[in-house]
Amino acid sequence: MKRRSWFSLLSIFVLLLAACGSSNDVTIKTEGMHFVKDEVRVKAGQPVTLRVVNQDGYAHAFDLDEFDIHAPLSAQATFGAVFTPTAPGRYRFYCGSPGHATAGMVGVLVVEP
Ligand SMILES: [Cu+2]
Repeated sequence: MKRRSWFSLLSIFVLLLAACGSSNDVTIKTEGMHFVKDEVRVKAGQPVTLRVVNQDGYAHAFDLDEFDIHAPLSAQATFGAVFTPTAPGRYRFYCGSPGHATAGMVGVLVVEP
């Protein structure tokens, strides 16, 4: 009985988290020479919590020029940042490791009004 109430409490908590976790929580993973998610949508005027996970056994980088984000990502490393986009638009992100962007390691952050 006690165990059951703990579980329902937990599921309520998870549901609440899901409801509160806005679309501005973004996780982008690398997989070989591309980003698993190459189009990411967020809302303007709200803080974006960004996580970039390098799943590969070699270095990548995450670069988003308009927001001055330039993060080297060593093998298996994770990078996190919080920023607030104010202007709606399409912003290109890419991997700054030499040759990776050319090989297709690019994506776009879509900031919706
Ligand atoms: Cu890369």
